[in-house]
Amino acid sequence: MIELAAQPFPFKLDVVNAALVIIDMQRDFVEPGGFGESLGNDVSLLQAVIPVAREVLLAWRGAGGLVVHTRESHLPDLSDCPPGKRLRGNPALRIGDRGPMGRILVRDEEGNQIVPELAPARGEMVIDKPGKGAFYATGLHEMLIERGITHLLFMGVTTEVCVQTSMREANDRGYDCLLIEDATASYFPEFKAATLAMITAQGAIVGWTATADAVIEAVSSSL
Ligand code: TIU
Repeated sequence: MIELAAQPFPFKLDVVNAALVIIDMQRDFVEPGGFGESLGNDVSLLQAVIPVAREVLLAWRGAGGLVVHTRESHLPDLSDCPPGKRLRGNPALRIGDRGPMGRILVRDEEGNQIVPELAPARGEMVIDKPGKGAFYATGLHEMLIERGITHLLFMGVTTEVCVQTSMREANDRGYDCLLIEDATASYFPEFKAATLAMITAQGAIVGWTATADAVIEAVSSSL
């Protein structure tokens, strides 16, 4: 059992019953020319957390923990993309349109690949998800139950959209969830700050938050 310094109080986990869930660290969100930029966002804020996320990933792999990578993506015929999701707003490029990294948010396109620094290793789970949450229409819950997973450590992008949605879905399914605060980012720093605060409020109503250092230190000392 590991205990790590967290908000609003220490978080306890066993590596064998825990998974590191890395949300949507795909080129579509963190590199120019992808979905994130097409929505009018500055992607540099998201790129900034890649080195910290990599340190956490390497420490977690070193401890032998299960790693789950997710990608927000749609089938090439967009049959799993609600029309409203594609048509909403006035983006420079819509989901399915061809951009500099291939078709926007479409499975297996260049832009849909996870950034090289965090690329999945052999044996790690890769979940393609059509929604913002990692549990909607993916079978992830069943796969985690099968492996006896009860605790989830989250990082990735964006904090208040896919990360928070996934964490809330997980919390409702009974997982103890922790968000690694400096390994997650938003295009809107104030939304990230609000998300961290609302997760830990009311006695960890959604879960815990902790720094990458706290996670790495606890995981490394468990070896
Ligand atoms: N736009 C935005 O902030 N996020 C997304 O569309 N998806 C994820 O958060 N992955």
